[in-house]
Amino acid sequence: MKVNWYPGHMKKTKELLQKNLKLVDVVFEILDSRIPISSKNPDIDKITGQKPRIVILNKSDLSSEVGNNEWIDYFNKKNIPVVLVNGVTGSGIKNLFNITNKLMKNRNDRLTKKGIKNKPIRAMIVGVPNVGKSTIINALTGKRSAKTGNKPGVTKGKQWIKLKGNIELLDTPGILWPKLNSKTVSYNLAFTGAIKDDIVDIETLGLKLVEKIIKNEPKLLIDRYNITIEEKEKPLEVLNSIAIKRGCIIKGGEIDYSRVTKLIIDEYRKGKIGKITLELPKDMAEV
Ligand SMILES: Nc1nc2c(ncn2[C@@H]2O[C@H](COP(=O)(O)OP(=O)(O)OP(=O)(O)O)[C@@H](O)[C@H]2O)c(=O)[nH]1
Ligand SMILES: [Mg+2]
Repeated sequence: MKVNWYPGHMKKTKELLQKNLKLVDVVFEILDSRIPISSKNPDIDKITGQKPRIVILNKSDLSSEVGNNEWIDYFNKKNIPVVLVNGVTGSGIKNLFNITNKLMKNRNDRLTKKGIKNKPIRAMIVGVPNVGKSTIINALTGKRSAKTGNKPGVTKGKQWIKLKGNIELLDTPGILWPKLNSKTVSYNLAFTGAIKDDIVDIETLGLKLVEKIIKNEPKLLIDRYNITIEEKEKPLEVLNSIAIKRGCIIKGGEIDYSRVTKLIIDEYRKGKIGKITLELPKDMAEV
């Protein structure tokens, strides 16, 4: 993992989060819309308890429309407030403000009855590494106030950032661990670049990704790499076809597996193969 989640570290992280939770009225839980199961902290329900929570399905520009709709349906059916967001462009942020205000209406009415008016709604962001916490803080504040990038936990010190509509955001997001002992979760996090590639060798990772895409969205591979995929064709054969099309060949005519798998993984992460959701609600039981 990019963050090493040893038990002591997890305990400390959890305690800090529980302390911060006492200060807020609502929690924004960020998930990666391509892998909403694998990017979820397994203990979040217990940790946040009764605190109102809004699920943000981020990176929705990289996930499929069908997948996005299925997930929205899933959360709607569970009565969990949910919103699709693209943190980079800020799309969906307005919707998040609306949902927050709607969710806080009872709280505001209660305060008004007590004669307390315009008490800011306090919010905080939580999520596993790389899910887009800093990007969303920037999108919410409309300025470059939180550092984004590849170093986890860069921000220090507590501060409230004033947002639109009488909402205040804790500037430090809560970084949570993913489900650490699941192979499926590790692969999904690695495919999306949330953890280092070297959980397995790059060739295996690339092959697994190809296998996954063949299963769900073969047409996208066919179109992107201008290949054919026969029925029951093995992922390795598909990988070979892609390598040949892209000239990933070593002297002597052998396939350069390291190069072709890197290429596919990189193109997947950038959304170049297409918008691909790797987990649907029906996969819930497997993870
Ligand atoms: N395409 C796309 N990329 C996004 C989106 N949101 C964030 N990213 C990218 O995802 C990467 C991680 O984003 P961060 O905001 O740094 O993630 P974080 O959760 O703060 O990560 P840590 O601080 O490491 O825990 C960056 O390269 C972002 O540009 C999105 O909605 N769409
Ligand atoms: Mg960050």
